[in-house]
Amino acid sequence: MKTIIAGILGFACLSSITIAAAPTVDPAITLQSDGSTISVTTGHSTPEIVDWNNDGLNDLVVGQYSSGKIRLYLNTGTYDAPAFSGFSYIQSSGSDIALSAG
Ligand SMILES: [Ca+2]
Repeated sequence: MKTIIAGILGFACLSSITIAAAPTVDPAITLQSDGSTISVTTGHSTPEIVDWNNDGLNDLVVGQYSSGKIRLYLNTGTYDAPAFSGFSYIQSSGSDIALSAG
């Protein structure tokens, strides 16, 4: 089984796909943080999974188009059952990184 993560209209979504004789795709689910849907409101979220802090658990990095900032959701769950509790903005030299659009 492969897992796909995608940004749809500003929401971070997760789905899994099974490649067999006839591929099937499970319904997408929206990712949650503290029980609320992760939303960056204006779209172009471009979520990525990465082990940001090298603790063996996959974390979530989500773009925030409106401000150009990049959210980091550290995994507070497990490898097989990730959970997220709030986020921080990725910084460089003590300042939030902000990328311009276009
Ligand atoms: Ca991690």
